[in-house]
Amino acid sequence: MAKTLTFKILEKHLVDGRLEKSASIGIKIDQTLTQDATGTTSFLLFESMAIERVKADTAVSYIDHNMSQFGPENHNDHLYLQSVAAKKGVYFSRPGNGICHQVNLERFGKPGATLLGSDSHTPTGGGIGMLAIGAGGLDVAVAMGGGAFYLTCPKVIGVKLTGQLRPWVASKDIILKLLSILTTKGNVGCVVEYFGPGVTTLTVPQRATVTNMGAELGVTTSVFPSDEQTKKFLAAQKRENDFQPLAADEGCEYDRIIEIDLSLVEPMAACSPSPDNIKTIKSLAGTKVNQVIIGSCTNSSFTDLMMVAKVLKGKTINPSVEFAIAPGSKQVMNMLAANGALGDIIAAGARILESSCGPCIGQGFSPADGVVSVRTFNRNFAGRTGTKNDTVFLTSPEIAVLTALKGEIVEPEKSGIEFPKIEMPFEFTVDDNMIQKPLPPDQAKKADVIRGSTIVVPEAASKLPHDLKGKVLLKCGDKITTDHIMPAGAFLKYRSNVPVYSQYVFNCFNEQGKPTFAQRGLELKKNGIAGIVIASESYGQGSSREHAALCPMYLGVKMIIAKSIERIHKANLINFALLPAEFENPADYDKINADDELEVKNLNDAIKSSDFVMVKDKTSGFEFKCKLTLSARDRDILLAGGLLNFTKNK
Ligand code: MIC
Ligand code: SF4
Repeated sequence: MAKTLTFKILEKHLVDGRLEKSASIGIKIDQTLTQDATGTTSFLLFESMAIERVKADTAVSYIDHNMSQFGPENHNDHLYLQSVAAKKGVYFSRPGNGICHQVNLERFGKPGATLLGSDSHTPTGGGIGMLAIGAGGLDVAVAMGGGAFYLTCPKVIGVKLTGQLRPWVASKDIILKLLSILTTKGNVGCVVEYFGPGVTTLTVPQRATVTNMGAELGVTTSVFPSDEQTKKFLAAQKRENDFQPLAADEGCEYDRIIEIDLSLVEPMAACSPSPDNIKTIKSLAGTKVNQVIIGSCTNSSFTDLMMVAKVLKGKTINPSVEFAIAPGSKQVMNMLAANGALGDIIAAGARILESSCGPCIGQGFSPADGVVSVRTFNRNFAGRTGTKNDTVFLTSPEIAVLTALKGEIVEPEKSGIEFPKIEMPFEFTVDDNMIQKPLPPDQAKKADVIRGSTIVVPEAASKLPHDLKGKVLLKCGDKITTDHIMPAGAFLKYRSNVPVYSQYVFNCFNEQGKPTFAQRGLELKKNGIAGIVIASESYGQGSSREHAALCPMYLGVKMIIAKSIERIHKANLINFALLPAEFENPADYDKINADDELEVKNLNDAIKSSDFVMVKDKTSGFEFKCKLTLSARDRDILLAGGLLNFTKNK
């Protein structure tokens, strides 16, 4: 039978279950990726599994998120991660070497391999033909230890690309177009697979922009075939041996097909507060802009920045705009420096940021009140910049650089600037001097792990009570992202210290002068009452950060009841023994209020064997049914009191 590329890769890695749609399957993971903001928890949990050395073929630990280093916390994390990587058989990409997804694509990505990363943009690797999936740090820790990764056997959405992009239209516009069709909601359990003649016109860095921002669709991952373009990229990275051709079988069946004619795609922007709030540049033309930033794992490749340099050469950034660039990796930065392009960018007035996530995760560059910031990133969730009520347009670097020159959104053909076509180089400058190799096993045994005082081992998860008595700590609406639940930005430095970081759970909903979510949660916990969160559609969108489960757990939250819950977050909840439940009748959401007392009897029996659980609102007397959409393994994990206990028991 003709197969999709997704199923071909899954088949090669299947270790548990059957490849039948919606079934729970376990796959072997070839490579893992962690970054510093999720990595400390991941490695602390890995250490608690008492496994001497990682078993995945390649495991890489990156420092790229927490780089601002106000206070000792970040550097403590870096030293811990460096020393634990050396000891446990993990490659370590030192701070300054670049953003994990960019570096992974350049130096480690392999067509046909599986990659599990503790970052939601791990699917960037799909640009090189990998099956690359984002997950919580605990799932990645298990994969580092050689354990399978469990997922729902996906539906495959085929995206047929025809035609060719016109000048000034970028691969970013392809994913923005797809976001306008599929939105950020309702795509859980799907993989997006690209095929068709248009695919061959896109280079690997262009494909990687598409698969990277595919994360915003809420899909499991996105994948491109591996072809001559892939071979060219790998050869230019001096890794031709990693190449293998891969494509879907002729005549394979997709669950849904979407066709995009690249020659009809227009420049677009995703407008605040969601990556699927798509508008055409035409309709936004003339909007005044005061800040432009080019960077992030979506759009900071060598070709992106060469285009920027060519446009800027000999010109000056508009006086009303502050403009910054963050090249995605040391390789990119180095090549721009060596060929003079960096000089052209600096001369035009750009502020040069280090190769890291930086403003994308709220590390500086918060925009002023009431201004528009144009960024080439992938997320514009409210407040993510560090400014309340921020207005962020996510665009291609092409639109961003023209905007920086004009001080307002401009239609490219009306800019009077000629489009500089940039070819991908035949050779990238390869120097892995900032990737530290793990110690050989005999030396690793004797090596010490450095643990600064701000690195605190997270509290272990505990079993759910048989009869759950709880109170609604918060009732929130649609599309609650992990940034709402567990803010990053200024609080990112507390990632390795759950008791401190937990104080900021749902910080955006805290009101001045009133007890915070954290205070109320801890008070209930002291009295043996569980905290419950009520939410609407797509709860837990966005990041893979398991702190969005771990910190609420620390505050005594035991159950989330929502209309729907996103994949990675749901898995994180289960991993830390918080029950994810969904309203059987979505209208019941309206009948539950903040502060209501809820009760679930015989909870463990329901988890063991039922697809439903009855919840009684003791305050109003209303009883309602919630769905438990759980695999047999999810049930076992919940009953064991979380994934760590489940794994240890095994
Ligand atoms: C993000 O883009 O939101 C992050 C920061 O990279 C997160 C990871 C994290 O919260 O540490 C992600 O995408 O998973
Ligand atoms: Fe870093 Fe932003 Fe990419 Fe997340 S989306 S990995 S914060 S650059």
